[in-house]
Amino acid sequence: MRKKITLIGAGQIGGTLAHLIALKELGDVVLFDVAAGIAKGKALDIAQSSPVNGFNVNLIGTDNYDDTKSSDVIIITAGVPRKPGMTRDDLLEINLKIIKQVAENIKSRSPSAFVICITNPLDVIVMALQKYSGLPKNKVVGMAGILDSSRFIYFLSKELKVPTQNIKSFVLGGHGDSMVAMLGSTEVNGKKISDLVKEGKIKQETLEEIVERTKKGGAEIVKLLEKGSAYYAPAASGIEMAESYLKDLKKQVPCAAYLNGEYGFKNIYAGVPIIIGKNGVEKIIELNLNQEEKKAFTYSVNSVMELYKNAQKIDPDL
Ligand code: TXD
Repeated sequence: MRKKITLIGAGQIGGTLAHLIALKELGDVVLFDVAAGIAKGKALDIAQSSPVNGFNVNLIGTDNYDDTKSSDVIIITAGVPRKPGMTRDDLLEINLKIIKQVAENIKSRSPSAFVICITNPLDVIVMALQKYSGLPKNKVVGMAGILDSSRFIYFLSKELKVPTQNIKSFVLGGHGDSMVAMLGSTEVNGKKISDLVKEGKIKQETLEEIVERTKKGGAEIVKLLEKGSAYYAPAASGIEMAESYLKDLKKQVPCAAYLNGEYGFKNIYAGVPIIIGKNGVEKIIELNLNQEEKKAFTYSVNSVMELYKNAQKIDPDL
């Protein structure tokens, strides 16, 4: 019996998610959007490519939540993306209202689903989603860290002329300008990045420029596109999380997860390394952060907490 994957939001990321799921045959796809035509058109278009790519999954588009019933995985991109000059936080009020509506419509129909939230401002929106839906905290996660880490690894691979597969790194904390590239645990060909700096393979200031470019990675693409924001890398990142759940791969990936004392924080979502398996978030990995990383991570999570307080001012139900 094929798994059922519902995508709430059939926009740039939602459509790309649907295409990737079909190509990888991860499960049958329900593409949901309030713009029903977009959902139906994209589902039909992708389905019509099945003879070419040889995949065998069903895809439907809909604006009826009943079609999403008993989903195994739900990936949420419903909301508005940034326009040039906007910060992710500027999306809070409008996307909070949308995520409340989504939460109320999925909680009764798919109580056992693994829910991946992508909508920005990610850390606060995923926390609001979990609160509004009441779904188990280990089954509601946010996608951001994989994308941010992927951008960092890509930039580093270009600078060092090393395949991306040979670079290990994590970008943690909030999905915003305060995100933290964990340089202490960054390795290239098994070597600590700090050793490569000592050996003159990369200048410290170049490394810092790469960290800065990663923090602004989303804004750089928003500026280039002029309308909309990144969607290929965000979709690829969401699929990695869904696949680890559906196939019980127990991958260790950076995601926005509920902290209940880990890293010294409680009752907040933030980007940390987690293990994703058939039970959802199966473990939160506590890295040994050096002093600088600890300070930056604390600042980043505090920024998420500040934004969450703004969300509570908008909706006291939170
Ligand atoms: O790393 C990350 N988490 C970020 C997240 C990476 C990139 C983009 N990020 C955010 O994802 C972005 O800031 C947005 O908040 C979401 C979705 O981005 P996308 O580029 O897919 O936006 P689109 O193309 O505008 O698609 C959003 C769809 C659109 O088709 C709307 O009709 C639909 O959402 N929408 C809704 N669907 C269901 N229910 C409601 N209420 C609704 N409102 C809008």
